[in-house]
Amino acid sequence: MTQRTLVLLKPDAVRRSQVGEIVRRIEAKGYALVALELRTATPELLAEHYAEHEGKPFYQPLVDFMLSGPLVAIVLEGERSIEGFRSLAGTTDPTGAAPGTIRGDLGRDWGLAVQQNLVHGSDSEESAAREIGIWFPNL
Ligand code: DAT
Ligand code: MG
Repeated sequence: MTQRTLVLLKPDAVRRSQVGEIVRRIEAKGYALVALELRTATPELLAEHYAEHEGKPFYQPLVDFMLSGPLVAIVLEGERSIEGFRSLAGTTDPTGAAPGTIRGDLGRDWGLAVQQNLVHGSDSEESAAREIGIWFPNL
């Protein structure tokens, strides 16, 4: 089942010069890059993107972090790429993320910077379609 998924390399990934390393892992896994762009998010874009988290205590810090610098927006394509990319990414909290994963190998302890976990990946076919529409309306 070929799927497309929306991946964001968050501002911490760009700031820490981990874009090449993360894209290398995506390509090594065999996923195709359908779109890839250095972008600066806007509050409007993020309100849509993170609509499911609105009202949670970490929502505003998350949005502020996502606005703190450029990020890389990517659409990947590949066999079961939604689950596959999330497996490459590792669990949300980098400290607990398994070694071998992006967050496990490259992520730092959350400490006070709780939302800095390098990457976002869509979590279902519905979210992938919705999020690709938000970031790449022309695809
Ligand atoms: P994921 O990015 O693994 O899909 P999510 O969708 O639950 O995780 O949350 C979106 C982002 O919000 C996540 O990457 C980091 C931040 N976040 C999630 N849970 C958090 C928490 N309990 N405290 C602080 N930030 C959190
Ligand atoms: Mg999520």
